[in-house]
Amino acid sequence: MKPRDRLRIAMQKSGRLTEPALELLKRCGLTFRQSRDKLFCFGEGEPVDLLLVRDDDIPGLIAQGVCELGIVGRNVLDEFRLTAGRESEPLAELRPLGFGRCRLSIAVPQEFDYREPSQLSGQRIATSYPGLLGAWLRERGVEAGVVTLAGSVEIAPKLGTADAICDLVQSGGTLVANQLREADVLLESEAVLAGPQSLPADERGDLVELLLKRLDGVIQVRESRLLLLQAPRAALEAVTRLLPGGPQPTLLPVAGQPDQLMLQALCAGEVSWRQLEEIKKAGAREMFVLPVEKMLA
Ligand code: PRT
Ligand code: ZN
Repeated sequence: MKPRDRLRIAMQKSGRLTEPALELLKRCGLTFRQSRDKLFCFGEGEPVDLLLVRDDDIPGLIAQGVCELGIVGRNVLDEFRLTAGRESEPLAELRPLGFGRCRLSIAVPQEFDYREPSQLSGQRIATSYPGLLGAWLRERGVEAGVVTLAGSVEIAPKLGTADAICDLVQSGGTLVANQLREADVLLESEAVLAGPQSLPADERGDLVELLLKRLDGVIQVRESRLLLLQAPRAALEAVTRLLPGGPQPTLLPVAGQPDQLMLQALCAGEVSWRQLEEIKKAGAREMFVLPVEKMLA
């Protein structure tokens, strides 16, 4: 196959990850012209194109070299890594992306008094993740029957085709609606950027590096808050001690008020009302918490 000079990223065509993935790429400065069949989107600014596919196909497309990167749930990526043949190109999780969070969990009927994995011995467990479930059971020396289903796993116990399930859980509402409860967590999942373990040694590799740098900036900014406040010099130490994440603040004089200082600090993460109230009690006033738009260290 002739090497391409444009980078391709695969992402979910339509589903939970579509909107946040597009938004993230946009924040990294990537924009796309949507083609009519909506399978392929041509990148306008940078030589980076999009493939819109079913999420389950993404790891395979990277392994085959059809695309260099993919945005996919860790659950799908890890399942592929466990079940793909040895001849398949090994894949890596390049970055966690902070959206599409869920857990892959064992769930049992309400009346099942679950305390430990050994109680699953001899039980039938329905799942769409036979690789991840099989590995988890093996690690714990539990011999259980794995019933592989493509979907609607949660109704298997009611239908009598399984005694327990192993499925994705977010709010837990689906489990409650099916008289099941979460018993054990196999995997904490979120959307990740996946790629081959060794990147192409041409311009596409350089583009991946560039994209990773922008992505790190975007993720850092998304989680940063700029905190501005005024405080008397005497309260400075107490206020600084309460700053979330312990940043080193910048201090500025306040015109006409020599005993007052303006404090500016970049906090890594959300600043809660409770934290603001504590800082105010320590002597601060005129407090502002601002989102950060762009950041280049
Ligand atoms: O068509 P395609 O194959 O691309 O889509 P899909 O239906 O396979 O995927 P989609 O859009 O449902 O999910 C894509 C990814 O989102 C998953 O691989 C996970 O990484 C992530 N994700 C996050 C979830 C959930 N949360 C989630 N709650 N995926 C599925 N669910 C389902 C779960 O299977 C169960 O049926 O929602 C139900 C549980 O939700 P709660 O809130 O009731 O607990
Ligand atoms: Zn899918």
